[in-house]
Amino acid sequence: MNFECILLTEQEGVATLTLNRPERLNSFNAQMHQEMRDALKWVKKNSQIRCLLVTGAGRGFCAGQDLADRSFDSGEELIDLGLSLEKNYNPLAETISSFPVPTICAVNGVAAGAGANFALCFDIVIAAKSASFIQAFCKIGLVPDTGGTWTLTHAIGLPRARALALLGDKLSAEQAASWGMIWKCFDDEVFVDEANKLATQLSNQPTKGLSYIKRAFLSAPSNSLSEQLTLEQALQTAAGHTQDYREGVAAFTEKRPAKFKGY
Ligand code: T3D
Repeated sequence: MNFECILLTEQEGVATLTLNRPERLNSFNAQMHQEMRDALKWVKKNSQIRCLLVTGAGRGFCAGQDLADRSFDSGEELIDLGLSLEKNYNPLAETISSFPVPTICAVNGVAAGAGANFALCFDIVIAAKSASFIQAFCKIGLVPDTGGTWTLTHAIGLPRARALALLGDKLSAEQAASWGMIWKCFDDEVFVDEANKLATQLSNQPTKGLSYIKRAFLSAPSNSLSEQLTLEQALQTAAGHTQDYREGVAAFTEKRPAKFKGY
């Protein structure tokens, strides 16, 4: 597939999608949204892919919406931002949050606005130590979107989430890790290697089983305990019918490493 605003590669079960507009800190424009939709659809359909890794080219991860496309210099009419969310950002957040295989966001640099909240949709978020997260919306009179008011609140609690959104302060990767907003941060020199290592690890796990784990966690915040127990029961039934479960038990019994196929 040919893209201009992103790069997509596939190697040994890992799809790596790189946001690729470094001169604009990989901010989203309409073309990038379209390419993301096409790429994610392709990855989803490819049964060889067992992990999705997303990162950014250059010094930034993603600066949210490309504000050059929201300039009023030429006296243009205000556009309906709700429609922009409906068409682009909401489906993006839903697609990543419910992605069938494990997803990793490797935040290589600044993540601002929708770029920060896009990152929080992933299963595992890691960051380079020099990276940062900014809820930049308040600085231009907007509201955090791409699910940020939900994901941030669940990740770090209401007081911190609300203050970040109201102040627009820059949160360092180290602080984000110590608050539990992201999984870990790594020294810049080893960051890419660590991201790839993690992706390889996940791509060799029981992919179907991991998809059930993801489903359970997606529902947990809104379910009661008894609803969640019922869901766990259904998912465990399904997991118990996978080949990988058989392989996992056999490998344990035979005291050898398991070789999972992903189904
Ligand atoms: O509109 C809708 O559809 C609704 C949805 C909205 C979702 C949103 O994401 S709204 C929030 C949009 N994003 C922002 O407000 C962040 C804007 N960017 C910044 O505040 C800063 O660039 C950063 C804090 C992210 C990084 O600062 P710094 O000093 O490291 O870099 P810089 O010099 O500001 O940026 C480097 C270049 O990238 C620069 O271009 P230049 O001057 O070298 O030609 C800058 O203009 C460009 N850039 C950075 N962010 C954006 C951008 N260009 C367009 N849009 C951007 N968002």
